[in-house]
Amino acid sequence: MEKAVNLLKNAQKVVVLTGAGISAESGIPTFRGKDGLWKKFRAEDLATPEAFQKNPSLVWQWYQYRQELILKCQPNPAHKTIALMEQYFKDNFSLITQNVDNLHQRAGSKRVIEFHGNIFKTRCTKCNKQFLYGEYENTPLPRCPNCNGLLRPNVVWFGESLDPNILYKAFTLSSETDLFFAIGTSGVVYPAASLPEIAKSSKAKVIEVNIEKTPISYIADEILLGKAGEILPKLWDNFINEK
Ligand code: BV8
Ligand code: ZN
Repeated sequence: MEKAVNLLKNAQKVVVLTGAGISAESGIPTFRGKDGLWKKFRAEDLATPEAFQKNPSLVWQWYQYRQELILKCQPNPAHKTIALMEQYFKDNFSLITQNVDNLHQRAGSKRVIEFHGNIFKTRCTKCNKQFLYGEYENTPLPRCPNCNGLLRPNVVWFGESLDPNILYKAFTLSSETDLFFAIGTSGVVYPAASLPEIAKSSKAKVIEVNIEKTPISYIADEILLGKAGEILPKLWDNFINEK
């Protein structure tokens, strides 16, 4: 922990990448954990354009189940610490999340790069208009208020390309930062998993926060093993008190 505090003290710029693990203590199952979201459902059956094409109501059932689950959950101390980091480092701080659960925003983070979209945003498959959860009738097959086309969750599915602007921004931030945190991610999904690699190959020190080792551990300068909701507040308290 001491080494991580020193890295934070010497950092001019900080980039944080979060994954499903940061929301685990809020009660949201991760994707690949033992109680993982993919366990009950198979990823290839649900988070792909083909699945939506074949059975849109099954895919919507899964997203509506997750929306309701997430709305009952609260941000945890890890999300809140990241909001404090943004307040402290101001423009020298960037948050990139793979999560679609909106918990960073609810914890107070103002600038959130949503790498895989947001489960509370939808877009029309016909006229491409976007609607927030609550702006359309949440039926088993939600329809566009504008053209009655079928709505889809505004998230990035497997096999779908990411928004090039978001990709470019995340790659640039990762190549220019001097400290990169990878928090609660298994480091298996690309291109998100390439961000720590880009940071490392540029000039950044990499700190990983996870309950277990991952492929990212091999390039991390510091591995803080444990729950993000316990580690991050402690790291931040030490940093603030030692400043
Ligand atoms: C793309 C949104 C170009 C939807 C998601 C073969 C090899 C390599 C790559 C590929 C391949 N075949 C296809 C690909 C590309 C594919 C990919 O990477 N597949 C993987 C599975 C191999 N990627 C794509 O398709 C991407 N697009 O590449 O476009 C393209 C175009 C056409 C064809 C090919 C390529 C799009 C990927 C985005 C998919 N969408 N989510 C939704 O959420 O419904 S991904 C999904 O997984 C989530 O976003 C999630 O964030 C993400 C990654 O998972 P993690 O966040 O890391 O979560 P996970 O459960 O895995 O791990 C949790 C971690 O937390 C664990 O390590 C655990 O130990 C830890 N943890 C648990 N509790 C705690 C904790 N840590 C701390 N504290 C705790 N308390
Ligand atoms: Zn429409």
